Amino acid sequence: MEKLAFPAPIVQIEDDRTATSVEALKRAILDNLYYIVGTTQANASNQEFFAAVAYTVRDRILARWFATLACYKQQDVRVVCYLSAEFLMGPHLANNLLNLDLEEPIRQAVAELGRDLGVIEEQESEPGLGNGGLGRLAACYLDSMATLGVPAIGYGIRYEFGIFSQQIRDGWQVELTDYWLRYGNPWEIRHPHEAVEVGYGGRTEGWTDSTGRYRVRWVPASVVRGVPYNTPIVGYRSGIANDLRLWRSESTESFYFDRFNSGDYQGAVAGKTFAENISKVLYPNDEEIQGKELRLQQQYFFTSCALQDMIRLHLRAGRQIDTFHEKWAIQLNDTHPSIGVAELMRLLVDEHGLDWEKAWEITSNTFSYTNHTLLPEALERWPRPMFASILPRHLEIINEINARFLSEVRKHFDGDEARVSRMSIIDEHGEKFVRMANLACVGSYRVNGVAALHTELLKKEVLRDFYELWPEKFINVTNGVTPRRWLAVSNPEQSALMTRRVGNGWLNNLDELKQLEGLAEDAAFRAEWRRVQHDVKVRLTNYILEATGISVDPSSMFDVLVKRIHEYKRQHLKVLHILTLYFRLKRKPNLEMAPRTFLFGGKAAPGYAMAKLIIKLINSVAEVVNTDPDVKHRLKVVFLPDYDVSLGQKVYPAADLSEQISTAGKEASGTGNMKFAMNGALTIGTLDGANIEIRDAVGHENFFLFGLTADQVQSTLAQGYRPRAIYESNPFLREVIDSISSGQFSHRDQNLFRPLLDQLLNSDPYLLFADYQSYIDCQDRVTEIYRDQEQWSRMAILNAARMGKFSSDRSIREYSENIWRVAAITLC
Ligand code: GL4
Repeated sequence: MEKLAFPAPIVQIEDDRTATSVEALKRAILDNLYYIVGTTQANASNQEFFAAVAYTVRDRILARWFATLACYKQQDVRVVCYLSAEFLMGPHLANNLLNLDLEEPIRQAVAELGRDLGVIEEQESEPGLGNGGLGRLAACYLDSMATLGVPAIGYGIRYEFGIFSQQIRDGWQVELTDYWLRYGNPWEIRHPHEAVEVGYGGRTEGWTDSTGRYRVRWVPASVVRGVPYNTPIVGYRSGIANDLRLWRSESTESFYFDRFNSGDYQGAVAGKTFAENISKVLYPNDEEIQGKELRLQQQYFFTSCALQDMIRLHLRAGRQIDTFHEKWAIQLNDTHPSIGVAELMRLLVDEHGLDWEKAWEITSNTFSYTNHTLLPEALERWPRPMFASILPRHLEIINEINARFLSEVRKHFDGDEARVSRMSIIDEHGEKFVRMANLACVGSYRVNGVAALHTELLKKEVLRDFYELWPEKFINVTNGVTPRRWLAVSNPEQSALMTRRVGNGWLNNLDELKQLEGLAEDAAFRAEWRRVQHDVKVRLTNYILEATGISVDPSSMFDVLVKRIHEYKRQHLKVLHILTLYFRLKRKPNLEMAPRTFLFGGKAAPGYAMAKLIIKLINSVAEVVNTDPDVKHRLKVVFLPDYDVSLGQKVYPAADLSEQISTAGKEASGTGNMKFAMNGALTIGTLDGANIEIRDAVGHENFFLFGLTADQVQSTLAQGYRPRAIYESNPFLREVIDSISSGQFSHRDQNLFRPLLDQLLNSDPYLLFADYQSYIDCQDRVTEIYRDQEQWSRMAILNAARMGKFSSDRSIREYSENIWRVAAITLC
C-alpha cells in the first residue's frame, strides 16, 4: 500500500518543557501555537499568540508545582487553606514572568517571532472573580504564600461570569456581562477525577450503626458535582508553586431520561440547570448582603468541596482523620465560607463516625476567621426557614453547637440573658436568623481584624461580647499588598530606578527600600524621580485619551480616587472639593493654581441607586468643568470606566495624590492606599483603617491629614448632628450645594440629584459636611506644597521608601506565626 504523504514538519515538537533559552522558548511557543491553540504563526491573532505564550509559561511552572507538592508531602507540613468566595487575581502573564525570572527571554523570543510582549500581555482577559479589596487581598496573599514557601491552597468558586464590566453611557453606569472565559483560560487545569458531590435540601434521618450508636444521616433532595480547576500560583524566585483550586458546579446527570420519556421535557434538564447555576455568576455587591438562596448555595458549594478535598488528601497521605487539625489550618476570608464550621462537623460526625466532642476539638482547632468590615449591612445572616430548606442537617448541627456554646456563656456570665441572646448563633427575635459571624467566632481559634483601628473597633463594638468571653482569640493582622504586582509589574520605570540605587532585594524584602531615604536629599535623584514619574504619567495620559477621548495634561497634578463606589468612601466629598475650586476659578479667573486632573474609577453595585447617582454626578460635573473655557487647562475631571486590576496597574504608578477620604471608622483597612504610597503618591486621608498606620510609617509630615477621628464621628452623631446648620453657615459649601440643586450640572434638571442632596442636608450619615472645611483646607495645603516640586519629590521618595510594613509578605509572616502555626519551607 502506498504510504500517506505528510507535509514536512512545520514546527519542531518541544519535548523539554523546562528549557528557558530564547531558542527553546521560541520553539515551545510555536509548538503550542500549532498543537494546542491550533493555528500557525502566520495566521495567529495576538489573542491566539497570547495563549501560546501562556501555555509555554505554564509548561515551565508544572515541574515546580509537582516538586512543591512532593516536598510538602515529604515534609508532612501543615497546609493553609485559604477559603474565599472571591479571588481577584488580575492577569497572570506578566506576574508569572516576573516571578519565574522569564521576562527577558520571553520578551526576546516573542520579539524574534515578530510580536511585541506588551501587546501580547494586553490580550489577557483578567479573571474578575471578585468585587474589590477583599478579593484582591486574597490574591496578594496567594502571591506572598508562594513567595515565602508557606504551604497553601486557595479554595473558591470558578465563576463563569465574574464582576460585570462597566460602561458609562450618558454619564450613567451600564453593566455588561463579563464572559472572561470566551477565549479559554490557558492557566487552569481541570481535574475531573477529583470531583466531589455536594447535597442540597431534603431531610435528615436517624439510624443505628453496628456498634449500637445512634447516628444521623442527611438525605439531600439534590446533588451537584463540584469539579476542581487548578491554577498554579508561582512565588517570586522561590521555585514554589502553590495551588488555587476553583470549583465549577456541574450536574451529576446531564439528562434525566425517566422524565424525558414520560414527556416532562423541561424536568429532564431541570437538575442540570440548578447545578450549573451555582457557579454561574459572582454576586456584584461589596459590603452588602443580598440574602439570596443562590448565594448560600454558592457558599456551601465551595466550602463543602474544599473540606471534602482536604479530607481526601489527608486520608490519602495515610493519616488518621483525628489528626486533621494538625495538618490543616483553614482561614475563613470573611464569613462567606463560615458554613464550613458546620460542614466539617457533619463530615466528621456523620460521615466519619467521630463522636461530637472529638469532632468539635478538631473543628475548633482548624478554623480562623478574618473579619473585613464593620458595616452592619455587610454582616451575613440567613433567614432560618430558608437555611433549613437548603441545609437541614447543618441547621441541626448549628443548634447543637449553639446549645453547648450558650451554656458556656451562661457559666461565664451568670444571669446575663441579654448577652446570651446577643451571642446566640440563632437570632431568636421575630423572624429568626442564622448569624454567620457568630458561627465563625464560635468555631474559630483566632479572629482577626485587618488594621489596628479596625481590630480595636471589633473588640469594642461589633464583636465585643466575643472578645469579653475569649480575649485571647482576638488579634490584629494589618493588610498588605504584593510589591511584585503593585510595584515591579505595574511600575517598571520606577522599579528600575530603585533597583539601580539599592539593588533588587526589595522585591522580596520591601524594607530594603529604606535605603532610598537618604536619596530624598539628593537633588539629582529627585530630578530623576520626577522624570520617571512624568514618563509614567504620559503612559496613562495616552490610555485616558484612548479610553475616554479626553486629553489631559501629564504635567498637571494627578489627583486620584479609585475604589468601589460607596457612600462611606465619599467619592461625593471629592466632588464638593472640585466644585469649590471651580467656583473659585470662576470668581477669579486669574487665580494662580497648579493644574489638576481629577481621576475617578470604580464600580457601583447594580442595585445601589445612590452609588450609581454618584457616578452620574461625577460625569455631570466633568461635562461642565471640562468644557468651561474659564477653567480650561486648570481643572480636568475624568471618570475612567471599568476599573479593574489591569486598570489599577496603570493608575497607581501615575498618581501624585492618593485620595483616602472615607468617614473615620468605616473603612476596615483599605489596600489601594498602600499601592499608591508604595508608588510614591502622597496621601490625603482621614484617620481611618490602615491610613493611620501608613501615616505613622511614612512620617506625619509626609501625609495630608484631615477630618474627624472615629471617636469624634461617633460623638458628633450622638450629639444630634445637623448637617443643614453647616450648610447654612458655610458660604462656599452652600454655593456648591446650591449649584447642584439648581440644575447647573444636570441640564437644568433640578430633580436629578435630589436624593443625594436631600440626604446630605437632612442626615448626612457619612459626615461629608462635618469634614468639608477641613478637607478643603487640607487640599489647599496640598496645592501649596505641590508648587514646591523639590519638596513634593522629597516627600514622595520618603513615602515609597518607608512602605516596607505594607508588603503582604509581612502580613503572611504574621498569619503564619500567630495564627496558622505553619513554617515556611524551601524546596527539598
Ligand atoms: C473590605 C474592606 O472594605 C477594605 O477596607 C479592606 O481593605 C478589604 C480587605 O481586608 O476588605 N471588606 C469588604 S467586605 N470589602 C473590602 O474590600
